[in-house]
Amino acid sequence: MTANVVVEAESSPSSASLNKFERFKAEKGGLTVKQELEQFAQLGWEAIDETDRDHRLKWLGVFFRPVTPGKFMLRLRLPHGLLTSSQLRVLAEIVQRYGAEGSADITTRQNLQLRGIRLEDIPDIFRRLEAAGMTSVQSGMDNVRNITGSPVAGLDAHELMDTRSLVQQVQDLITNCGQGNPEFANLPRKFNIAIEGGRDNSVHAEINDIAFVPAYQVGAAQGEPSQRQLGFNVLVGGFFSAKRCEAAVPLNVWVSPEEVAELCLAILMVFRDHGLRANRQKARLMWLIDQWGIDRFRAEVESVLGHPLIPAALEDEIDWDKQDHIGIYPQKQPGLNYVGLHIPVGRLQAAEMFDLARLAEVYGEGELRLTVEQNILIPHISDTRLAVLLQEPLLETFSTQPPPLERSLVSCTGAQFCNFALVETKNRAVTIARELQAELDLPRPVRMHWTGCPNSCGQPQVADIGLMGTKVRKNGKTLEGVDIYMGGKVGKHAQLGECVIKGIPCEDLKPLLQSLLIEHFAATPKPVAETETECLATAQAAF
Ligand code: SRM
Ligand code: SF4
Repeated sequence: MTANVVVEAESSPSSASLNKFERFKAEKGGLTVKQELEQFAQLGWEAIDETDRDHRLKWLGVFFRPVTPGKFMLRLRLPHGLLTSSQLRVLAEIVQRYGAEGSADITTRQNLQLRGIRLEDIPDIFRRLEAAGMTSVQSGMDNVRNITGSPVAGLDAHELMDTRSLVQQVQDLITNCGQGNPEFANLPRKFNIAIEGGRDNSVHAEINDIAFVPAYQVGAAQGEPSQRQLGFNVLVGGFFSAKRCEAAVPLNVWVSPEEVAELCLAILMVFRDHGLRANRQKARLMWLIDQWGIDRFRAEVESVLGHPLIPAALEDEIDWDKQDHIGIYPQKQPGLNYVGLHIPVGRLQAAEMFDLARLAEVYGEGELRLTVEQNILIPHISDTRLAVLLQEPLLETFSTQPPPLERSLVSCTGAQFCNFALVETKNRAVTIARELQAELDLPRPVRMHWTGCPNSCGQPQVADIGLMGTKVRKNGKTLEGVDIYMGGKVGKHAQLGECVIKGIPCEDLKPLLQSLLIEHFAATPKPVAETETECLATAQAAF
């Protein structure tokens, strides 16, 4: 590959045409604040430069929260959603220090964010993360976000490829093994990569800037399945934003596993050096692909690589419906199981994190995995230990058999911590799901995704029913409301849902959702006596 080391901001167009983010990056690169952390810690959050505080610190995963000033959010990188019990314990210790203000959220990119963090503690926290083999570097702003993969890689007997080392390899190259890599720290905009090795498109390939989906190469090597080589077809340009949402399009490229990292870097270089930087609303990769056309984009990637790319295989191997992994499943290793725990909207308290770490050690092999549905898997539990595990008190909160609406519930952060939010999401999502479950019988889970604003972090477009926060006017008052999305399909025939109803006040939402569940998802009202008992139980089990 052509070596093309670019100093931060060097690749930018003339400063007159730059947006304000490009201008502050050109003045001082995001990663440079790494050297200033001790000084920031001494000065305190109120005294440090505002651009450093509000923006550049995000290059290190440290997010100033205007909603809770002084209490920062720390976004980690957990490639493939993998972590060990000792790593989880380190994270639990970090949030425990902040009492009621400390907690953690599993994110829609199979990752963790810690809450309540004080700036003065950051140097120490970073030392502890590094000692435990974790990093938060380049997890925000114009960087490549957490790289996702199947949560059952290496466990699933039907998987095509175990992608764990590939994902780690790509993260290490992009972040310089977690130390920070200026070469890829000044992209025109955020960038998402997913590498799928299973059959069910567990990563939502279609909503990533680059997605690798398993495919057998045909052509010269065509013949018996055993003679064909397994690699990946490549999709590019998928993204959600307030302005526009697009599913990824085929690059018409097949790569072997050994070529994945090289291709990622080549695409990133093309995006970095040619991506649009004038208007931040039009800076994601797809806007460049639109401007050039996919053929020129592909040719530019080839020219960076210095060799031609192989055309895509005719079809990929995604042939399953999407699995949610909640419950108990046998692993490909005889006698072992993975147990999928439902974590209501991904929220974890310190005590629960300690307890999860303990469960993973006592019953498994000290490993945990996160999913893009904001849940947790504990693998390697022997057949003989399953029954005892199921008696653990924590499994009353983090169930293996959650009711059908809670089971598939996903929610972004919302107004509790996010200043972009137009509505509160997580608590409302859980409350409404529980109330609806008390009133309806549902023959199967319905995937409801809440997102607090059009940025779509909660991915309402992939849901059966997606709820996007908005403001509405009712009786002369401005109220919290939602736009409703439907038709999102995941798995083998993934397709983005569309907005079907706009501007419903949250206070009027429940009866509407009830009708949608009855009309479109075969829900039936429960008999009245049963409903009253369940309503009481729901009220008592407030989130
Ligand atoms: Fe997101 C910005 C939270 C996944 C699209 N996102 C934000 C910020 C950083 C805004 C801010 O500074 O407050 C939110 C932090 C709130 C907080 O305190 O937690 C935020 N995004 C999240 C998370 C935590 C939602 C969740 O509860 O799970 C997810 C973190 C993932 C991670 O671990 O890195 C998260 N965000 C997503 C996704 C879903 C995905 O990647 O599959 C999307 C849509 C997909 C995409 O990016 O194409 C997404 N977030 C955005 C956008 C719109 C991007 C754009 O091109 O316009 C923004 C706003 C921006 O970047 O300017 C945004
Ligand atoms: Fe915040 Fe909006 Fe993203 Fe929710 S969708 S986390 S409200 S930016």
